[in-house]
Amino acid sequence: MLDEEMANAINIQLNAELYSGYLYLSMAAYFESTDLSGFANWMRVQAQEELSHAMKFYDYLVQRGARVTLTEIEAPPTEWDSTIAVFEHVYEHEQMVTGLINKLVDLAISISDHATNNFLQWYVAEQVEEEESASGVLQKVKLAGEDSSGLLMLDQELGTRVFHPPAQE
Ligand code: OFO
Repeated sequence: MLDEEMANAINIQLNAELYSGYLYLSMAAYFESTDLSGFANWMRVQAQEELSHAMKFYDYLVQRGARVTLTEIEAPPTEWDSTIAVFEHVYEHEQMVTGLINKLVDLAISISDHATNNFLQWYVAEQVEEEESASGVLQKVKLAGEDSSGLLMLDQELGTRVFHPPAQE
């Protein structure tokens, strides 16, 4: 049985992962509206990843006999000033999520919940990848700058991204 405070914190993080998915779907819609379908594809895949992160928390709560409690998901922004601004937002958002995951780990350690700490290590590693991937695209977008042919090449590259569901342990 999961500690109540731990279960509540995981439910809050489940909501945060769903919000992340909502945010990236909103960014996908923004790129669809600017005819950058490759960028939109990258965001759609990102949103799918976030849903899988949420479901991993969902399944863990069920596995540990805790109740999944779904709550209201905040509306994400719908407009950004530029492609660079979108990816600056993505990078900042992922850094913020890393902080949330670290706080969950802190809580698990403070109550000697080694099983949850072990479970959370998957997210710790995942956040390293999330930050790397967000900052990687941000750097490329900055390099392309105002050069529309550079941006279109990048659009083609991001259009090839596909979703890989996380491996089942
Ligand atoms: Fe769930 O990693 Fe991004 O937010």
